[in-house]
Amino acid sequence: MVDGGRDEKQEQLDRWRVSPEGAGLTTDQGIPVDDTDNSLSVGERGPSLLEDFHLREKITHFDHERIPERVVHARGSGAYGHFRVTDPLTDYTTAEFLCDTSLTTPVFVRFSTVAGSRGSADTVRDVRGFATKFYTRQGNFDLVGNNMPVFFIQDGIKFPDFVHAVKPEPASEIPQAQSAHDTLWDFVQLQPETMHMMMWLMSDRAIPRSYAMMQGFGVHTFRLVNAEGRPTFVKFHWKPVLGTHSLAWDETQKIGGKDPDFNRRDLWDRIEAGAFPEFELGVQLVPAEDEHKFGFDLLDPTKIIPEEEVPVRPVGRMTLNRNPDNFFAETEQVAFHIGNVVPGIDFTNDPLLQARLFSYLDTQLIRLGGPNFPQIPVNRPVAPVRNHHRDGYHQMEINGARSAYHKNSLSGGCPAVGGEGSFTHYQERVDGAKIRKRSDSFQDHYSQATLFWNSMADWEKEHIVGAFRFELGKCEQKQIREGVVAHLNHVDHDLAVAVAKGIGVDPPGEAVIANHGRSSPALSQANAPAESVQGRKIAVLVADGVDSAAVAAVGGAFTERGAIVEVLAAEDGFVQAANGGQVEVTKAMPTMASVLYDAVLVPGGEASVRTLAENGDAVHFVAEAFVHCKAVGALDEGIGLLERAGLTGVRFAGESAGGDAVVDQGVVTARGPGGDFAARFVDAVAAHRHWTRKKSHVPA
Ligand code: HDD
Repeated sequence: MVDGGRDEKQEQLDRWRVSPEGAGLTTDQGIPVDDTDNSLSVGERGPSLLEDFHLREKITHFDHERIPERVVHARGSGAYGHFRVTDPLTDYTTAEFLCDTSLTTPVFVRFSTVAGSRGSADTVRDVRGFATKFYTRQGNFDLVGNNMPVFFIQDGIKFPDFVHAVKPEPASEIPQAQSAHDTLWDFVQLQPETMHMMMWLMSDRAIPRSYAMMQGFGVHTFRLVNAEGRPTFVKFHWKPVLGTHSLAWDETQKIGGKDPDFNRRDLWDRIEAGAFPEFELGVQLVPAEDEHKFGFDLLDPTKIIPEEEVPVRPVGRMTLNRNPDNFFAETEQVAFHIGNVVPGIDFTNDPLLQARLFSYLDTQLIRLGGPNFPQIPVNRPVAPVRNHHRDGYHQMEINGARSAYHKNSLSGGCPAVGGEGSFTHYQERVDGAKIRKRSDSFQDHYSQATLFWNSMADWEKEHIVGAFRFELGKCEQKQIREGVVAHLNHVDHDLAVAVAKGIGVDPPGEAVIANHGRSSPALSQANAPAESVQGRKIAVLVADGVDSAAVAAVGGAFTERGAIVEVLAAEDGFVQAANGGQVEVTKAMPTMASVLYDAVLVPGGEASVRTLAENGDAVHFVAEAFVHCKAVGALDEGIGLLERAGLTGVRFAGESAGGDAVVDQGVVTARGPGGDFAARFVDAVAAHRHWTRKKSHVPA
């Protein structure tokens, strides 16, 4: 268990951590148990006895092990870490953890998918939750965000409708963890406020390579309040230090079978390996007087503030450095609530946010069985908790005070209210009639969907069109397909035509609205940082006769940069190297697949490559990695396996290349010793994927 640093939260948790080491088995009452494998019975073949308290307790506890899964975001993975502010926001807020650079604030983060059940696959097309609990000295602050900056609906009263539409259909409970079905898209076609979010959901953002490679967003406009009581609107952003990178769609579906825990395992392994995921916290700050200067409403959660209009100011960094000890106790029982704010951070009247303020506390009551869930270790603030709340299921505290009321004189008036640093709600003036009406300023559902589309690189657009075709192609009702295409025609005519063509719908004849032509480069993943190979996984395909020096040299170039190199052969154990030595096999090829790696390397060695060329797994491995646009490397005879895999449209190093690497579309090859192969291959892997590669001729 890697523990990247002790802090006050970890010290607090130590009080509840238990270990079986050196202990005898007891009942819950502490009575030592003599036998836990055989129930107490009358004779060897007789009936079991009711007096067997150990049997009854063991079975009863087991019967009650499950709690309701989260109604949304049921599948998730968590980690501890810490946050440090680097650029203090003292002018804007009294939240100490955003102002004091000497503070290290412990955090717990839970990443999640939204629609699927607890046991569903990680790599489905879905929004990812990104919820952070900051254990600050002023109390817990929960930033309960997603990896997309907008939401499907504008008013929380629509949340049950939306969730019922995206969840499996009521009669059959099909499909699991999929948005590709009639009810979701029926909801979409009748609720055009979804269109901006649907663009994000159909983009590669919905299939992240790693939780360490996705952005996070607070989504709503919040309010910071400074010591003078001056408010500033704020949007919160997390930016991954490793850049925002995604999987290929075909790959995600295969991973769903090969390793349904792909993202969970990745997060766990990164932390165990000390390659701690890091995120920069950024803020977009809008002075209160600028509230109405945008072409959209700051209170509308289906809108972003383009970064080109209001830059994201980096203010701090979060590092995740410790895996939980117990999934249930920590990751399952952690309870986030958007209403957990500290002095200096406040809400706005965003109607989605307002409904959330009710939902999160309410849901924990059913999920965690009563009002004392804040006493569960992972939920406990490091700040002291003193109040007049009493009793309830699972009360852990023994509160000795005679008076459980305010005001009192019997406990000296304690706990007292209104001390220094108390939370004071921002005194916003609000005036109006009680009505049920969506503001006119919330009515533009298309122009930011168009902005998103315009900002995409060509390959990102191709992926979006492919995703719409896939999802709508799964809808049985033609009128639903037609309805969505009609909305897409408001976003961009070419998009609507391209989607319509793939799903048997008549393409719209002309645009409904002319595309405004504006774009925001910050929205494109093509502009994400791609310099690091930290945590990337490289497969090296070998057989007897492999050039072990090449394996060591290229492998070393990756491991020293924090990447993981795994040697795969037809069988586990060792292979004989060409020079007589042995190369240890990390995993047998049939247990793995190219979709579980970021790149593949085929070293030289005539006999090795001859064997691999006869092995369908190996040939398919290379072809599939190529089709998924991954970096592919080959040295000397290894180039032959690339040819065997059908990589015909690619330029390889020729006999006369003289050691230096030839790089074409992310395929790196070299012949002879002494060249720059390792460095060039590292660059190709760091680039993540080579999405513009011509690949349709390769069968995989
Ligand atoms: Fe929510 C869980 C994020 C809208 C009601 N939500 C939940 C989680 C995340 C989000 C990350 C998982 C927390 C965890 O890991 O335990 N939700 C969002 C974002 C939203 C959003 C970014 C829009 C901006 N949510 C939203 C609305 C409602 C809810 C409008 C209800 C009115 N969300 C819930 C919930 C959940 C939840 C039912 C389920 C489990 C839980 O809270 O603890 O209360």
